[in-house]
Amino acid sequence: MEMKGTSLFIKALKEEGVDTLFAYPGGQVIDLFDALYDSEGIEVILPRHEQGLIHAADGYARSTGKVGVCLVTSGPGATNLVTGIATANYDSVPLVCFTGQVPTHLIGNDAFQEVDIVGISRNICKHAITVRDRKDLGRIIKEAFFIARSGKPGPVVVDLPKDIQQAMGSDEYPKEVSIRGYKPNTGVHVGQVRRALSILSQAKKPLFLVGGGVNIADAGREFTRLAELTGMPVITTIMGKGAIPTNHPLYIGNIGIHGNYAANRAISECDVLFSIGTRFNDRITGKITEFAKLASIIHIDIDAASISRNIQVDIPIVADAKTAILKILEEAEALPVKEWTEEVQSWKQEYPLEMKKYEGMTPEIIIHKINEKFRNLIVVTDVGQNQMWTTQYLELDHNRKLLTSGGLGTMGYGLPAAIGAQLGNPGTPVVCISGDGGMQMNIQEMATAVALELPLILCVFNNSYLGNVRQWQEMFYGGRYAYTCLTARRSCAKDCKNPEKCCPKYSPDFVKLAESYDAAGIRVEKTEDIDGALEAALKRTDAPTLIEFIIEPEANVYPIVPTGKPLSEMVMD
Ligand SMILES: Cc1ncc(C[n+]2csc(CCOP(=O)(O)OP(=O)(O)O)c2C)c(N)n1
Repeated sequence: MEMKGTSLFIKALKEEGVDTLFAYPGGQVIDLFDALYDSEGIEVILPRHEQGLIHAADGYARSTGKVGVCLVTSGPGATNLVTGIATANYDSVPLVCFTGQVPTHLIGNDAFQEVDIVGISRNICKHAITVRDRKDLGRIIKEAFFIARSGKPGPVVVDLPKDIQQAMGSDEYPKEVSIRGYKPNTGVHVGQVRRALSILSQAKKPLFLVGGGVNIADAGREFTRLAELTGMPVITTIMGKGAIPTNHPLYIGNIGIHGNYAANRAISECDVLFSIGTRFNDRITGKITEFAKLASIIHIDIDAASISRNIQVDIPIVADAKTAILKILEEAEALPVKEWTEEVQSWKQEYPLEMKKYEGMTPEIIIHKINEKFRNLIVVTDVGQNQMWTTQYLELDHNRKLLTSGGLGTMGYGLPAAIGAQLGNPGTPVVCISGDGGMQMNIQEMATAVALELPLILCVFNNSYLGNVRQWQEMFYGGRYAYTCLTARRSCAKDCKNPEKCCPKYSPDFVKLAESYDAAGIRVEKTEDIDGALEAALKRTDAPTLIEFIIEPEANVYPIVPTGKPLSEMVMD
């Protein structure tokens, strides 16, 4: 039978199990929206900006393990997705992004709202393609979902010219695809696993390094069993955090430029580094020639291209983290490393993470309160100091999840991603932690959260600065706060370091801003008011609450490893 392109599109979404579509209308997708109007079983979410839309799809995908699906118009609709495509790509989030396109006969003519979104996004996504022939529509959509979710997951862009949407053609949607040149790895090389185990059996100071790949493969429980079986200490990247419960005695902490002392020291002293699902990004390696320089390195990763790219490894294993860990569990044994593990644990006791310099309410105390109040929750961060404090102090286990833009570090990610996470997990409390800068980058999504009646808890750490950059200016640029004060007025003194004196205390007033969107707004200035604010937010079940925490403007994140230095040269405070 024949059907319109738009009908095949809807059929395809249903066959792929899509229940939620993040979509913003426009001229080149109006036919698709018209078809969606009559279709049942797919909830269409209308955010207020396409950047918010794609981060929401991303939060939905990260928190559910499903593919996040976007639909936007051509030109500006499509270009507004770009930051979100790159964000998802860096953190291996499966998305399928449908963009409207001008009719095929106008492509290349500088038509109204035409952009070459495939060309623009090719380097920041897993796959991008324009459908040029109606007969390819079903196959291309099937391939897009397959590519997005298989192997190393990632975003795929499918550009849909208007005439293809309108054209009649086959109603067939393929059941399977076979793509030449794309065969994701499914097995694990047993010989390499045995070599890895043999190196481990001779190690005196072995260490696990867990990256986001373990969380993406949902292999936390299996990994925790492996850690317990071997007795080795475990450190994580911020993306790998939570793979083993953070209160587990074998867990040491995060490594990297804001990693804790024990984790950064352990990596500098270990003799075998067993890393799983990390690509050794420069934020975790510090000076590369000094990184784990005493260690033989074993590296499991689904993506062959990530192996030996930044760090030369001794034993590469190309495999999905869960498949590999299950295989290793079959043959692994307890290791005689009790002394080493205890030594690493003692460094953690000696140099605990704490914001000791500041009096009164600190992000550390606020996050501890969040740890206390929730058993089950999803925390979404924005980017900046708020993100680093969260990754340092948030407790995670298998019932508690953390979503954060780790690879691209995208400000404005938090609020919309929290919306997606809440949509995908209706019964779970979703807390968003952001700075006053990042919150303003996609603040319009407050309207979406209110319209969708989502009980989000939005915590804004308001320090009146672009705090992360201000900290760098303080530490490495002689305290010259060049354009990082968010309350500054044009008439302010350039070298002012004391905001509240000559400018408004709040800019904006987040409480009023929340109220203007019909959400609740609470301002907290003292430690004793944190509990009450969180409880009031928890009581609301059908609308978001924004809690503005007024924190010390010049609070810093420690430890910090200055650029170009080895991890062992941390500045502690
Ligand atoms: C879209 C985007 N623009 C700029 C940056 C650079 N940047 C990183 S952190 C930061 C400051 C964030 O300030 P705020 O949101 O107030 O959070 P805080 O660091 O104070 O917690 C900036 C500007 C970025 N990461 N993303």
